Amino acid sequence: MTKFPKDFFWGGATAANQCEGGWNEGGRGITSNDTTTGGTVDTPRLVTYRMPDGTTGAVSQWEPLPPGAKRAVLDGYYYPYHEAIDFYHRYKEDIALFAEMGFKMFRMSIAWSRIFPTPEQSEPNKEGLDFYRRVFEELRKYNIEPLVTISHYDNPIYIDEDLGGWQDRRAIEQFDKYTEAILKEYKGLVKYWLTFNEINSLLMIPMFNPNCPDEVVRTNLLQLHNQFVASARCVRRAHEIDPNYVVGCMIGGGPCSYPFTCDPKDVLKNQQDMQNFNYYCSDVQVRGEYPFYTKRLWKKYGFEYEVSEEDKKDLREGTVDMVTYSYYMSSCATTHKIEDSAGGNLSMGARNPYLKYSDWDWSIDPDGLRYTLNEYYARYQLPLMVVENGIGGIDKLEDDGTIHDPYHIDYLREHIKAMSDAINEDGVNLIGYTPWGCIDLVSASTGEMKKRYGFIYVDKNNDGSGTLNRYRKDSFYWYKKVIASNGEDLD
Ligand code: BGP
Repeated sequence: MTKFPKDFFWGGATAANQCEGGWNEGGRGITSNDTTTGGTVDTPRLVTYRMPDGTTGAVSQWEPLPPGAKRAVLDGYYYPYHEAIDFYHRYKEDIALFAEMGFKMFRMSIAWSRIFPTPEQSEPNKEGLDFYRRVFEELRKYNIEPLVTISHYDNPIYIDEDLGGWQDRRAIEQFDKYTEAILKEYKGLVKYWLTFNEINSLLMIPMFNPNCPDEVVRTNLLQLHNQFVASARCVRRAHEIDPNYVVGCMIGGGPCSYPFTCDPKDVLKNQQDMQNFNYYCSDVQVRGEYPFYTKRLWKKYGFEYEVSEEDKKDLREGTVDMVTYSYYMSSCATTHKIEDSAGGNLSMGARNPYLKYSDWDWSIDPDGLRYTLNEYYARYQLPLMVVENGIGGIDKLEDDGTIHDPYHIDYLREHIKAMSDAINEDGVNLIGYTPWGCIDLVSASTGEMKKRYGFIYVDKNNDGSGTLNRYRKDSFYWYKKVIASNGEDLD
């Protein structure tokens, strides 16, 4: 028997870049994502660029641009985020569908480039502010609580191009300006905020790619430091503007990791992986200072940095009110030679023989969710939210407009049971659950539409064709029942 607290936030999650579209409307500025093409599980997404001499080209999104190249939107390429699923024009229809399912919470992000399209301006773009105001008001109409991610993999291009990325401290000032504007503008309309989506993703690169040069990791550690400071300043500012604001960190919880064998070397490696890739960020954001193992991590990559007294103060004064994370799958860490590896959300490791894997080769591990909930709660004793969870798969729109997606239901059912056990058996304070891609949207890793997470089917294909019409999947009716019974009816 599953059971959830009375005011549990059932809902769903999206991000602006993956669903909004309207990329050149409403005074929005260009983002780095606008120059990223579609891909597949086997072919990487590309970033297109122009050289100073006018020649153009494209590189894999995992590679650096050639020196002197500037990201550019070029003819002859398909950019899936430009239109995405057109939430920008269809938000009313989509929110009505969320309300029909009984959502209590909707996680979405604000596109920074709609609010400050260029770095020079001191005043926010009114059209951008008004757009999100309309969205929040629409949610409120149905008593749906917005949960707003301030930065979800969506830098304005000037952060990446003009400043060269988050390693430049001027990014913090730009972020200050942006967060000040939205925290003031939406006072009374929004209560729950998240600063950086999956902030630890910057540390995942060495996990994906063991040959990644240390220099790249060093840059990422610096970027992260600046994001920690920016996040802390945002949390402090939020509390000053409205003491009712609740601000969380958001950690990519994918690296819920197990030792592959009981070889103590595997156990140690696993512990270090969890610290390096996962807790490093939440420890700073929750406790307001760098954890003790920072020394080991920095040494490993030859990173040296003197944290200023001012930054230390900011970190201390901007600790988060809650811990939120994404959870899709688990992975295995080992020091042994891997015969069979498996990828996943921001991770890579040995294939776990006890688990099944999705079509995109992500493990399916509801017990891992209970494990991470216990880990986080034991460590921080702060309210938790699982703000992304789900399985991406292939759905077929039948002639009669139905979509049969039992695999979504099976996956979510088992994860909901795991959450119920964590709450009732273990005593974890979990307050919300917003499964990822509650409406089909563009996949972040592959740029595909084909990888579908939603309760709502969007008629759009990988090549951009399709009517964009929305259809209710079987999982839509199932989740509606789950919410209506407050998580007790999972049949
Ligand atoms: C997380 C991101 C999301 C989302 C999700 C699923 O890492 O926060 O933006 O996309 O993963 O990943 P994908 O879209 O690659 O299937």
